[in-house]
Amino acid sequence: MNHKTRLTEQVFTMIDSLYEHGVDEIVISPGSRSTPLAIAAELHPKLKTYIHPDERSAAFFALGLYKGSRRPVAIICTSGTAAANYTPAVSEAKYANVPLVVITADRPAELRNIGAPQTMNQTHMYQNFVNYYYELNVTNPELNDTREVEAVINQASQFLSGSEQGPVHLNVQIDEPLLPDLNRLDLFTRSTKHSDVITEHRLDGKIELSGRGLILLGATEVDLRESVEYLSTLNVPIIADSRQFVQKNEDVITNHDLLFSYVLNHREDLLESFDFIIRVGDPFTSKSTNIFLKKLPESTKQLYFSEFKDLKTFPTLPNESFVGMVNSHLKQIVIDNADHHFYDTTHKVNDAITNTLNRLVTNYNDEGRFTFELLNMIPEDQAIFVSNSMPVRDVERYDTKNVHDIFANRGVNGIDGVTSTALGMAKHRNVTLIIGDLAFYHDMNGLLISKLEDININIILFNNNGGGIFNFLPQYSEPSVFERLFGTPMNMSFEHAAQLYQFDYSRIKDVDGLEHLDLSKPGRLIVEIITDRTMNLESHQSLKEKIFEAVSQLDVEL
Ligand SMILES: Cc1ncc(C[n+]2csc(CCOP(=O)(O)OP(=O)(O)O)c2C)c(N)n1
Repeated sequence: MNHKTRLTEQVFTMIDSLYEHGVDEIVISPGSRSTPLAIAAELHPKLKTYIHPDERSAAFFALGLYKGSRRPVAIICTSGTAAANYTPAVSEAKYANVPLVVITADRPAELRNIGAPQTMNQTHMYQNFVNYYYELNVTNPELNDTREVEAVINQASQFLSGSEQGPVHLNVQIDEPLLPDLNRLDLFTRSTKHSDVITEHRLDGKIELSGRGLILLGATEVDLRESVEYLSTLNVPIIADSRQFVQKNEDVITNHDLLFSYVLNHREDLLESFDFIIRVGDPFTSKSTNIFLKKLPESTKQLYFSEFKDLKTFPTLPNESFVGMVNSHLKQIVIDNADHHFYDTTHKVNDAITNTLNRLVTNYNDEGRFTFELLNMIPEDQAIFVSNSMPVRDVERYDTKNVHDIFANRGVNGIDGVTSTALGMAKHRNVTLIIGDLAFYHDMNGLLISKLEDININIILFNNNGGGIFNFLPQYSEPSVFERLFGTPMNMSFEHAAQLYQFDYSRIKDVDGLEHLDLSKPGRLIVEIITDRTMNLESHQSLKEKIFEAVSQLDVEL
């Protein structure tokens, strides 16, 4: 077999096997060493390819494609720093359980460590961040069939769904000449060889609990609607994170950040009263909610349910964890002697928080108020992607409608790649992104793909001239170091970025300015909202105190 035939058979089979295992979108960043991989992906009749010249943004864009489609996505790049630029998104994918297939082209091993151009040690280069790694040499002269590459993709596919879902890395050594045979399209119609790998086990018997408890539903990839239908018959308050889609259910409490903050500030005695806690999925964003969970005494039994094997038990180790098949496990829960009174009063407190917030928020002009108004304006069928920092927290606190699907990169909470991820999602569904000025600056390069792929998106950009979240942290009380180290003002307006990437643009200074906005119109829009970090902190605190006052005056016994 000659070099070109071998190269073509190996690489085309690899790409076709990935397609068989559910990958139907591939984001390619241009390069030479990756030539046969890129050509194979491009020629495959069933695959959709995207070209993104910036590897860092490309990988985040792929992450967003997954978030919009829930199907595994592959990324392909050349050797060297190109591969290193994937690292932020691969680490996010690891901790968000995103099935990202990372394919890095490499030079043959004999060119390592001798100063060959664009060559570095790429073996296990994301070792802490992938669930599977394999190195293939697709031009090894001893390779005469495709059994190895097919077996590798079959193995890797175990991590593209199920309880070990997460990123996988294939480092592919390729020797020159790099051009494959572009006529071998027959390799894309091989007979299907893939076999499913099923590892889940059903739980036998009931999970018996009794007394006063709470159910906390963090974000999950699995749809929990059927579980909520069952759980809501148990007379235990159900609390959902804003990224958990069942937050739309009326039986579900969503004001948990203010609720737990109230308990910690005014009713710490309640901590002793809980018999059990049921937690599902990702940890919550809210600091108060996590402190509450951590402060519960050892006598409170904590159960944790995870669809994935890498259990995310933060903020405190549960007494028992249940892995995989979350919906069927949750249906095994039975509660003896449920505390009906506590169920009713928790709902009354939640209603009081919602009503007070709805009534008083209009007295403010901060990012919380803007977020509140925007949540009322954004069409219900639009997904909202929130950047880390204040947007994710403000949506958590100020969303009293709970009608949207909310997304964020909460694997490792970076402020990098947020725009690219949102744009990836926007390929599959309508998206409004809410983002701060630093996070927006961080991924301005990422805007390019919206132009290349004609992707519509609304971007709400809160420009508070720096990192607004730091005003909420203790270092704010150290004025000698605060502004330079944490506030980090950039003194920038983003009008020219909008112009550069061909977005419509408007600049707003107060809530009246929102009146003329139409967020339902398809297009590419950046709305820059000018806010003030100090006023933002004061307004958040003032509204919170007023809500606590209203709850204190309620005639209920918690
Ligand atoms: C890649 C990365 N770098 C730094 C941080 C630390 N960090 C967290 S929030 C933040 C400030 C974000 O500012 P901005 O995006 O303007 O949002 P705001 O805080 O004003 O809501 C920084 C620097 C991070 N999370 N990720």
